[in-house]
Amino acid sequence: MKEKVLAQLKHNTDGYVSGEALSELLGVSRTAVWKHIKELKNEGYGIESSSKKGYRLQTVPDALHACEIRSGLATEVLGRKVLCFDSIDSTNNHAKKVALEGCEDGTVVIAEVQTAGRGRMGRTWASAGKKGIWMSVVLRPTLPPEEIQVITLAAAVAVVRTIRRVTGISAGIKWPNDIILDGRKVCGILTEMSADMEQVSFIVLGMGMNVNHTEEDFPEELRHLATSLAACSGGTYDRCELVRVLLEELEPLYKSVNRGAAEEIIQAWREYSVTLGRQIKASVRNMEYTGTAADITKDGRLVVDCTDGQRREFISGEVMIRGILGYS
Ligand code: BT5
Repeated sequence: MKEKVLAQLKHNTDGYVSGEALSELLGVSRTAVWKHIKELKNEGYGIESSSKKGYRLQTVPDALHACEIRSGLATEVLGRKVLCFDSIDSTNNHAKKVALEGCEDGTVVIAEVQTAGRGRMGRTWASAGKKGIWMSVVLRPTLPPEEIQVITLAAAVAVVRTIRRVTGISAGIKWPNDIILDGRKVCGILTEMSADMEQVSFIVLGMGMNVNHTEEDFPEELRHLATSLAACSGGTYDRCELVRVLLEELEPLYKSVNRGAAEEIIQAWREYSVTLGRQIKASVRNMEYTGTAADITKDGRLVVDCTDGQRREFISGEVMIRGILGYS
């Protein structure tokens, strides 16, 4: 109901809506309307109240609230349920917990701060407060476990499209899962799953996007590796809008995954890749291979035309990519 009150206020940002009109429109008492307005004010919304004219929305807080994210969200599955936290260890951990408790497909867990944000292979993810988007989506795709990497590819495509739609900036995908801007990492993706031999039970798709960080907001050791949308463009961005757009961009790709149309996702991934066509070096069990990154497979392997004339496939963790970034 609070979301509906907010939606009505948003429709009328240049004028007032009376308590009576809201109560009639939404079919609740004026006291109930007043209570929702009070809650919204407590969440940081600037709402002017006039005993004669009613309520008028003046400012929206820079905070990740479920009702703000959900207001105007044009998805069917993703984000029907949004769980927001001020602080949490890792949104992926909490998403796993609610998934095990049986939460619905598309449930989103999001936090202002992560105290133990995780990257892949035990690495840490710096999750500064109120600057970024640290979120996890619980997905229940109809996929065999060996095909889940396509979800990571889909997420990377959705992130690039979101950044383009909201900021106009063109980001690139560095294999396997980094989104980069000006040669630095702006977003990372961590996909985890629970499955038996045949079928995925659920996937937790974790995404960390640096949005309004200045350079000083990153730990010193990351300053030459990381960037944010604000640092690249000079503007600041509405994180709730970015979350909405990200869910809207991800949903059709998720539907493609469930339809078995992985090729559409791979095609888009190729288009945004900054890895394909580059020189790479791969180390596998004490052997070193060099070559040119030629393609990606739907299980996320990098196809490389090696200098010895052989075409080989590599999994992430085996490969260092030269000539794209100062790190790998
Ligand atoms: C990733 O790992 O890039 C996956 C990051 C996923 C983070 C999200 S946030 C929401 C959800 N909850 C979690 O706990 N995690 C997910 P990887 O490819 O292993 O990259 C990790 C490396 O990126 C680190 O070792 C640093 O070098 C660098 N890094 C750490 N924090 C960063 C940041 N905020 N921005 C850019 N680079 C960062």
